[in-house]
Amino acid sequence: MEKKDYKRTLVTCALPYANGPVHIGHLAGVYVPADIYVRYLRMRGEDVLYVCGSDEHGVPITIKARQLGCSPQDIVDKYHNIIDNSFKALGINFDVYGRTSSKTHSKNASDFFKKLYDEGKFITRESEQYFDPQANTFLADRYIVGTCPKCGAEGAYGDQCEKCGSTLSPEELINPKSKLSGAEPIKKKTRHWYLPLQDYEQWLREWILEGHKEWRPNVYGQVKSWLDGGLQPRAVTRDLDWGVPVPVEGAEGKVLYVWFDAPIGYISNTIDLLPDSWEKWWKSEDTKLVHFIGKDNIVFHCIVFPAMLKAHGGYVLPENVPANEFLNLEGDKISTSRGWAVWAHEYVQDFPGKEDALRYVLTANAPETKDNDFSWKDFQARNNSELVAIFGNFVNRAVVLTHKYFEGKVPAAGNLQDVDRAALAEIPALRDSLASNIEHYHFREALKDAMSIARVGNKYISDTEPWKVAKEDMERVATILNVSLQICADLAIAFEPFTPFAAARLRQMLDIEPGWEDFGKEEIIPAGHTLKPAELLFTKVEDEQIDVQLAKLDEIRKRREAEAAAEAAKAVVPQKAECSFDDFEKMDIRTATVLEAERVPKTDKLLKLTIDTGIDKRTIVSGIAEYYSPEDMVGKQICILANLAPRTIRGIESKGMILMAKQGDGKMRFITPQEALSNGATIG
Ligand code: B3M
Ligand code: ZN
Repeated sequence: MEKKDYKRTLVTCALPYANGPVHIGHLAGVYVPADIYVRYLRMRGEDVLYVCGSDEHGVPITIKARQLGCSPQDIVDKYHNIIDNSFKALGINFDVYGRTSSKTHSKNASDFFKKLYDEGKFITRESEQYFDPQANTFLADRYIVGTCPKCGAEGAYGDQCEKCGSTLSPEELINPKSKLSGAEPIKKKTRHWYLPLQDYEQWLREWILEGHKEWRPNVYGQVKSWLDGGLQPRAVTRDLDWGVPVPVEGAEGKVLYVWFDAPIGYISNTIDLLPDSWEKWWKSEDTKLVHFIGKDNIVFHCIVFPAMLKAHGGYVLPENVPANEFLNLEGDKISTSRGWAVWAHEYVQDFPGKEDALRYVLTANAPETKDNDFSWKDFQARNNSELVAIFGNFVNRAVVLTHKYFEGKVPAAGNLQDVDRAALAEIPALRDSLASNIEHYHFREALKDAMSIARVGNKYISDTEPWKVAKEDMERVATILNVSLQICADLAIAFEPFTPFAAARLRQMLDIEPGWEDFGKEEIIPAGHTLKPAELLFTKVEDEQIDVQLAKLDEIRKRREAEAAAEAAKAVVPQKAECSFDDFEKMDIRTATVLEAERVPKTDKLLKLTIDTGIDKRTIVSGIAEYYSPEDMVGKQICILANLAPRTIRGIESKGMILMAKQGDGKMRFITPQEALSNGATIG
């Protein structure tokens, strides 16, 4: 399948932004599949380097720091540790987990830029950027807030409205203000360096569109549409004080754009780990480079970074970029800012010893070809009815019965019967399918293959019923258990990439260290070998545990709804054009009481009200049926505009108008005097 004879594989995972913890969307999209791939290659004896680290630059980190009144470094220190620990807790053990605020990275990224600069690979452009005249600094789009032109929400950012999700530019904001000082931003000229991506377009077309037709359709398709749309020069520097300083004269106050420095971080982190041999990994043609990322990072890894590497020269290019789609949570888009997520570090606290269960479920539901959903019920069901009931149950029966009948010694198999041969014969095909699926980045399918082996074992032991046979034929029991234990050993190999903790426990229980070459053999564990005591590979997830998680999400949902309602209530309608005192004097506003109320037939909104105005009894038709039922209205004292010219609504003459208040939530509420008044009291 491979086009080249590779000698080693360099696997990178997208560097998580150190402005928040990682959540299950990140895990499912990037880190769990990468980990499966790496563990598999290692079992196959491949030379693999597994590189990741925190992405510690960029504007959101500076905003968060400002909000919390601390430095960006404080923020990234905190999240770097949380993220690093949660990866380790889930068995995701990178060879290096570096950080882009490191000295090595600063130097490496700076040198990278400088080489391109010296070789004239950049162009410069002057443009007008927003500037805060009070804070005396340029403003990233995120630092400009205002009213969303699309939905009217306050506090929309210059790049996006979080309320309605529209992508915006600062020009579109109504009433834009600097987040730093509140001042109105002005435009100011600034000069930046750009990588002229259009110069690489032809090369990218050949390299990817011709040379990598095997890339996932979602990746290939996105790249194609970018290329078909035509590439533009891309700014690689920013006016900001957090990042890698631009290492040329006249660039004071400028840093490398975060998406320029972050991918170079893969290289920097490798240098940190292997100061003397890193070039072997990055600069030899026989290195296979694979980037694991989420779909929002495709353009950077398939177009921008390769163009940077090409411009620099000497580096290998990715052989594949198996980007995933997104994972939703309980049917809703995962969102860090809205808190709608299951956080990795909270999961490992809430479910100690169940790291594998999360890895398993995220792989079984991996968003490889389309967005997918994580739900707690599905998590529970998959854990209980697949890991516990099939894989765990089978292994437990095989090991416990061996202890019971043979004092824990693997019994020798007698003559194999058809049922024994049939079970064993299924393994090699599943093994080959599993291998091929992983090699082609089809991790869900690979997991199904592993699970099929567990199903084969579980069905075999259920069908052969050694606990019954034990009453008459111990020789036959010996054969059944021998076969079962060989399948257990296969499982210890098959599941190592997916559920490494269980695989390790299983190896320990069987007291063997099988390698890939043993996978599918008729005898992996020799007769006479002594097993360790049985222990459970998996335990059930109880309803109460799921309820706790669902309650957590419910809290978040409720808080979000309350915030949205409060936000909506705040939206103030601008003042109408001025009116004269005479205009006002013309209006006859009075108190009145509702005597009768009924719905106007065949309408949703209209109530017909009989009103005592103190002057007369009259009919007013009012559009409040959405908010008040007839029963709500009878007996209520209200305020009316008494001298509004009569109008006929649905054949009913309406004389006057009920005064209603309306705020941002759109709901109409009638106005009641603070204390009961006589009807007809004048208001003005
Ligand atoms: N920091 C991750 C993200 O978009 C971004 C990846 C950088 S990889 C060089 O969430
Ligand atoms: Zn909006």
